[in-house]
Amino acid sequence: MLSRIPQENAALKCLLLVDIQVGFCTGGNLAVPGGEEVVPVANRLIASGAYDLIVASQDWHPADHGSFASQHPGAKPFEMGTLNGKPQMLWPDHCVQGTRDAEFHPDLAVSAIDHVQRKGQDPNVDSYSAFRDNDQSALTGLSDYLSAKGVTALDICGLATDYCVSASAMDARAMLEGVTVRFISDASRGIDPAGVADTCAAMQAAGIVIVTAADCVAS
Ligand code: VGL
Ligand code: ZN
Repeated sequence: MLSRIPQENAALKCLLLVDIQVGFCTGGNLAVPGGEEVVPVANRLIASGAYDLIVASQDWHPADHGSFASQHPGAKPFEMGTLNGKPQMLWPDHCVQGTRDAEFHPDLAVSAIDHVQRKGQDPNVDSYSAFRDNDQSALTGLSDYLSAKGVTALDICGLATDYCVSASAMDARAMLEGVTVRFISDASRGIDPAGVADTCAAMQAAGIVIVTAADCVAS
């Protein structure tokens, strides 16, 4: 009879694939060095059977998004500007809704993805995190989704480490009580090496465990 009692304490492991999109890979509008190298690693993680749930975030901007340098007269991409009175890195136009740049990488095993969380639709605020916008006000709904599924462990990887991956991991740690959060370093790539070092230190300080894909497949 005991076996019929629902296993309320059972582990539920989720893999969050952050922004593994054409736009962040070689040839994309905001290419991350070696971005496409995460695809086979992500596919191995997916195929390993180590996860009960696979979620992917998708940067999904309107064509006039305020994080685009093109929307700021005289500004160039990768300059600091302002958006809604706050400092904002100005990006090349990227991941515009409905364009190829916004699609998942064509080699990513998308049929295994249980849930896609789009973000960055509000033209007036950027959203690095898959959980909430950069003002930390509007939620995407992902935290409620993962809580409703009963996720107890969340492994995060993808593009780019120093922006959307670390922001998502930090928010997961802050917003998902009691959930173990790990960052899979070799399934991720960053834009700026100094930024990667800083955000990895911040993740560790916040209690996020840094692991490799081999660790994840083995455990
Ligand atoms: C990202 C910059 C702008 C990312 C998205 O996915 O890391 N970075 N939009
Ligand atoms: Zn973006």
